[in-house]
Order: sequence, then structure tokens, then C-alpha cells
Amino acid sequence: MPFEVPALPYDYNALEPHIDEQTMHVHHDKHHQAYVDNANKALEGTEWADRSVEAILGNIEILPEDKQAPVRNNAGGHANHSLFWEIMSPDGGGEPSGSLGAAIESTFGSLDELKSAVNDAGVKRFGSGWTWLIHDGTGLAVQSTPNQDSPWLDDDAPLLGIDVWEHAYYLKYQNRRPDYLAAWWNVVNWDAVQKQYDKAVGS
Ligand code: MN3
Repeated sequence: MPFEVPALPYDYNALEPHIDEQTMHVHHDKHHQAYVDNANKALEGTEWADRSVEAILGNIEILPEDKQAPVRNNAGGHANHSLFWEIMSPDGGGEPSGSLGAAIESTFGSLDELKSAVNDAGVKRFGSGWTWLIHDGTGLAVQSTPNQDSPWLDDDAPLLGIDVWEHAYYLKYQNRRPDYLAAWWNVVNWDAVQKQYDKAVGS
């Protein structure tokens, strides 16, 4: 099955005023579609075409050499954006509860500490990339990746990721990436992040 762009689980304007409708249209319909199209083109006719995007990224070193860069960029872009739409919600914000909330508190001290670490990594990412909360197999960590590099490349499970490419925020925030990052937490869908956490810890 070739990859497909998943439908947004809310309307394009649902994340206003934090993320504007025009950005959501261009980002979801154009940018994500291009990653999907290019990933499918790179994998077409190979034995990899039917594998999950996580499995492909986690084993990228055994792909033919000429496929590795396009797959890293485009299957990575597909995985990253599929998660991104999922972990946002018009009913978002607030605080995580349950096992995720407890893990955040024990790892970072507080939710505010986690937000600061994620935002700081996102502000410091030079050029384009992502800032992440991941589970590395032993616990939670914050990291940033360049371009469309996915945490799955290192077998880390992404739980929450914020896109800091300019295409994610420029129409509304222009050069003010820190303002975008600060506003983003108003739309975080903690229930969806909890689901990723549950998968990562195998519960
Ligand atoms: Mn993007």
C-alpha cells in the first residue's frame, strides 16, 4: 500500500488563532502531500513498499544507497507530519494526566520544565527541523532533529513533535518562531500523546 496523507481530524480553521487556516491548508495539502508522493516514488517497486513507515526509517541503512536520502527526507516527512496532525486538537492544551503526566514530572520536574526544554530546542534548531519529546526505550527525553529526520531513524519513539520549518508558522508568525512555539501548547492533544507513550512503553 502506498502511503497516503491522512485526513485532518478537525477542520482547517479549528486551531485558530494559534495556527491559521491558510497555513493548515498549505501545510497539510501541499507540503505533506509532496512528502508522501516523493516517498512513494522512491519506494515504488521495491520490497519496502509495503512496510510501515516506522520500520522503513528504523532500517534505512539496509535500503539501496540511492534510496536512502529520498526516503530519509520524504518518508521521514510523512511520519513526522502524520504524528503532528494527530497530536493537535482544538480542545487541546492543559496538562497531561495519568502515566504520561507522572513520567513528565519525574523526568523533567514539571510540565513547564518540559515545555521550556522543547521550546528551547526548537528555537536553537538552525534552519529547518523539529523539536521532540521522545521515548528512547528507557525513558523520556527532549531532542531536536534537522530537516525531516525522524526519531525512528535512531529507534526512538516520537511522542510529541513540533514542526519548526518556516512553512509551519511563517504566514502568521513571520520570524517569531518563539511566539509560535509558545502558542503551540494551546493546541497540544495530551490524550493523543498519551497513546504514543502507551505504545512506546508497551502498555
Ligand atoms: Mn511541515
